[in-house]
Parts: sequence; structure tokens; C-alpha cells
Amino acid sequence: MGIKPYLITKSLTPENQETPINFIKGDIVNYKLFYRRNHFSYPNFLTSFYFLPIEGLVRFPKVFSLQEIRVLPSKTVKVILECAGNKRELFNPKVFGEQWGKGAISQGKWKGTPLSALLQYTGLLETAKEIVFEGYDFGERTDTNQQYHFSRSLPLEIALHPDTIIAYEYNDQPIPFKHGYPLRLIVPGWYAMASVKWIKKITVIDHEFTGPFQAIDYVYYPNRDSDIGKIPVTTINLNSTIQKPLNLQVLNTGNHTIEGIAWTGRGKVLKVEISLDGGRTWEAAKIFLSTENYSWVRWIYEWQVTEKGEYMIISKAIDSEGRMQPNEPIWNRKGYGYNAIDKIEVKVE
Ligand SMILES: Nc1nc2c(c(=O)[nH]1)N[C@H]1C(S)=C(S)[C@@H](COP(=O)(O)O)O[C@H]1N2
Ligand SMILES: [Mo]
Repeated sequence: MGIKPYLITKSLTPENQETPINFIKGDIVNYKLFYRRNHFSYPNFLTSFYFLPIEGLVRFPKVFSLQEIRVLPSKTVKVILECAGNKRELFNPKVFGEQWGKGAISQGKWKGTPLSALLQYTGLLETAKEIVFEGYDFGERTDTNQQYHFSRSLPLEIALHPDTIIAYEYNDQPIPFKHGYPLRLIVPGWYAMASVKWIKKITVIDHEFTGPFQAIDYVYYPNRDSDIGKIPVTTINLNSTIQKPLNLQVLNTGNHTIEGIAWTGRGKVLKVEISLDGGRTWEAAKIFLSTENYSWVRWIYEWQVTEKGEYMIISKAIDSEGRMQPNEPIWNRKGYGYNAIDKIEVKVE
């Protein structure tokens, strides 16, 4: 089993562990600190005989070898992977599901070939509507008592986007097995359930895919007792997390640097504001804007504290469209997409 001194364990079979978010410095998360989220046990398959079939509504169904994929034009994108259940433990009333804290998020460099480059070889039939990605992992669901592979689909426009890649490297190394070796779909800007690990097969279909990881899970259900108003979970919400100081840390009076990250799956984060008086007044944090499209931004705020006492520190991100993080989370039955303003408490003595 080995010792895993870094990750915070939520469950071991399947393995779900989160990143201690305050351990992350910089923009590239080492795979040792990368959170792990699995619906089933790790799959068993022979990676030395690995081939990737693309079938369904294509002109020329084709089976790609890894070598064929590696010589196609490649692309490297720095991407955030955030579990849609990140921060679920903060919902009130509580919801079922893994009680993730703030660490079901990671970022790194993914290298691969755009899916659109592979589809140039197979072509698409005119009736093509969605593309389904099936993972090698499978197991039984307790709600339907049936076996499924982990499978998800993308609408054509997202699947064909030049930054949607079939990745084979993470941070300049082959993808670690637990994160999807040998091939993993990467969908920048979407919550990470879309980024299917251990791709077994790609199938083009002419209808809406209704697998349980798409039609039952990863759906926002606004009501506790009915499915009315349900919407599928897609892009990452505008969000921020305070990494320093730690929640419930005891500090001295004097100068302290408050630091953290802010991110979104749509548009760009433009500003982060900090409140030290429970949200009555806000001041701009210094933000290190980036030219990259899919990565988080870092921010800091220099805090001079002269009075002893207990303080709440709140961070709020604002994006290029003027959207801001809400004061209260948008509650939903399965606890996805938590993005309320981030709060910690510290004691100064
Ligand atoms: N094949 C497969 N892909 C998967 C999953 C899975 O269970 N099986 N989990 C998804 C979810 S919900 C998340 S949050 C991310 C987690 O990726 P990681 O374990 O590399 O952090 O993978 C996604 N892709
Ligand atoms: Mo997830």
C-alpha cells in the first residue's frame, strides 16, 4: 500500500483522497499531491497491448495505437482539474456524497493530441451529435444494481474544440496510472468528471447519452424531493480559496500575507477582494493575472493587524463579465459546484 503522507483520505476503495490545498505552491501540482477521485476500483488491463478504437457514426472506424497517437500534432495545456464535489462538506444542509473539503482541485500541464486530429482520420457522419468516452474501470451501482463502465459524453462543439485533447503526458511524464495512463481525455474549463481516465473506446452517437454518470450523477438538482429544474453539470464555476493562513491558525499581531488562488471555467478572473469585517467592506487583493486560458491565478493581500481578537477572512473572486462569487452557495441535492465566497477564521493574540 505504501505511505501517502500528503493526501487526505476520504475513502480507500474506491480511492478518494484530497490535496492539502495549503501545501500547493506555484502553478504546477506534482502528481504526489494530485487529488484522486474514483468511482470504482482501479481497472486491470494490459497497457502493453493498448489500442484506442474510434467507432459509431464515423466514415472509417479506426483503431489507433499509442505510437500512432504520439506522432500526431501535439498540444500542451495547463489545466485545472476540479471535482464537481469540491467543497461539498461546506453545504448546509448537508448532502450525501464524498465530503470533500477544499482540496479536490489540481493543476498541471497535460500534453496530448486534439481529439479533432484523431477524428480527421475517421471522419464524422452527418448524423453525429455527441461523442462518448468509456473508461476501462467498471463496477456496480447501488441505485440501479447494474454494472457500468465510467462513461461520459461531450457535445460535438466541445469535443472538436482544439484544446480538448487525448492526453498521454502529465507534467512532461507519462500520465501516472492512477490519473489515467495511458490515455486520458482532458476537457479544459469543465468540472473534472468530463476528463475520462483510462479511455477504452470512443463512440460517436446521434442522440443524447444517458449513462448514469451523466443523467443521474453530475446533474444539479435544485430541489430536495423532486427532479424539477435539473441541469447537467458542465463548466467550472468562478471560485477562490484562501491557502494562507490556515483556518483556525493562531497568529501574532503584526504583518501577515494572506494568499490564495482564484479560478473559473468561463471567461477570466479579473479581481479578488478580501474582507476582514464579515463582508461589510472589501479591499482589492494584489492579483497575478496570467495570459493562460485555463489556469488559476494567485493573489496576495498584506494584512497589518494591530488588535488582538478573532477575525474572519473572506475572499471573493470577480470575473471579466462582472460576475462574482455569491455570499451563499447555491444548494443542490447532490452538492455540486460549491462556489460561495471563501471564509476562514483566525485568532490574533
Ligand atoms: N475512468 C474514469 N475517469 C474519471 C473518473 C472515474 O472514476 N473513472 N472520475 C472522474 C472524476 S469525478 C474526477 S473529479 C476526476 C478525478 O481525476 P483524478 O483522480 O486524476 O484526480 O476524474 C474523472 N474521470
Ligand atoms: Mo469529481
